[in-house]
Amino acid sequence: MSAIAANSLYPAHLHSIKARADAALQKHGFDHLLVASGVEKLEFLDDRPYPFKTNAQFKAWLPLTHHASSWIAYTPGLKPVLVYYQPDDYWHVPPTQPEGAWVEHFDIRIISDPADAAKHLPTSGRRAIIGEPDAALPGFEPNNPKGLLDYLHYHRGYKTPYELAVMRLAQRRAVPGHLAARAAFKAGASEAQIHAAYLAATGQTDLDLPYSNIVCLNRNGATLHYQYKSNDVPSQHRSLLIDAGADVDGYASDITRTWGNGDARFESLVNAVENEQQALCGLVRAGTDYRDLHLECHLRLGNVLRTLEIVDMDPGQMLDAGVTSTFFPHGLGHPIGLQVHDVAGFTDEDGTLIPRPAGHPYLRMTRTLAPGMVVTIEPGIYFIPTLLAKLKATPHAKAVNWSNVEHLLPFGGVRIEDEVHCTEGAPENLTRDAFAALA
Ligand SMILES: [Mn+2]
Repeated sequence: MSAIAANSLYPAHLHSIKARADAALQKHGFDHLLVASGVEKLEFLDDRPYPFKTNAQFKAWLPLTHHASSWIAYTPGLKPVLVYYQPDDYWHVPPTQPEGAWVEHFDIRIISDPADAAKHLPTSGRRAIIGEPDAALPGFEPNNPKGLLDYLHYHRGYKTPYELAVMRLAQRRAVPGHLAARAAFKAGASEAQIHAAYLAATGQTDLDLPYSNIVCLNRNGATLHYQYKSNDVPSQHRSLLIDAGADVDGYASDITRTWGNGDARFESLVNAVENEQQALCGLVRAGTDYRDLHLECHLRLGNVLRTLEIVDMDPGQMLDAGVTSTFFPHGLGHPIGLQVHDVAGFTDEDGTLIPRPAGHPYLRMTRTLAPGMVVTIEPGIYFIPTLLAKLKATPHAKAVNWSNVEHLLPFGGVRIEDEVHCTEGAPENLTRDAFAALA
């Protein structure tokens, strides 16, 4: 799927976004939907801006990701208005003239002063104003009506064909980075060097990434959101766990790979986790409750722990006793799209919580899978000293083969993560398809 093909799908996407807005406005009693892109924020007592991140509800309408102080105003039946902020600025490069497949679908009003947006936005009627508090203009204070937002968030779980096309491109963009990272690991690089290789291969800077890359050598893989990139080159390169994505037109990819150094026990673990991960990807089917997949994942990982002689216990007992959670202390995955962790993974259309299974507080997706959803499938097995110490203090400690655990501790852990599109039939693995296309 090329970028041009994605463009051809844009009009139907906008039609869907408008239809969702129509339904949300009608259901919750509003006449107009106003969406603020957001504002650039400055450091305290300084004039340096923080990285700008666009309101996801703004970029749902059109692929503008670097445009602070802009607005969309939509009234059902009318062409949506885009208030497009283009300052006369010689300190920074201002936004270019509007261009792209979306331009003809908007009534575009260019402003050079953020306050001038007020001249182009509806002042009467019942207005739902979506935005962060800082985006407020006099008379246009975001009210973020909960019911309306819940509705829009929920329906973002179902991707349009345009969104799927762009998300495939986001996969394609990330995969060369993963291949380059692996090569840098094999060549003995530091975490910082591996990260740099990833950025170069994907044509991104840190600011372009949909989330900060997680680049872990050795034991650092046991910290789930390890936030550093060390410049130190370790004496041994045992393992690389890299969780890194890419952005295309505001849509994220989120891919994790783990590589070993030939150690037989660690390689067996990586292969076993990957086998279960692939089986779980195959279970992304319409009508399946994602919570059941998460619990199925625990049983499968319990079986891996038993087969590899790490824990000698029945997998069902391991799940019930929380032993699998020692080694797999996060959720199976989450919805993804305009946000890496897309909203509304555990609420219904009215914002009501769809509860997580007891004892699984970190699961980010509890909805039943349906065609159009894209979710990550990211099982892992980690050797986390604090959690292992807690397990050691329980009666289940005797089921653990601590010498195997000691052997694997310096490798940190394993996580394998793909994005999977739930369809009417067989699932589409966006990530594996991207790797295959570049092989
Ligand atoms: Mn993820």
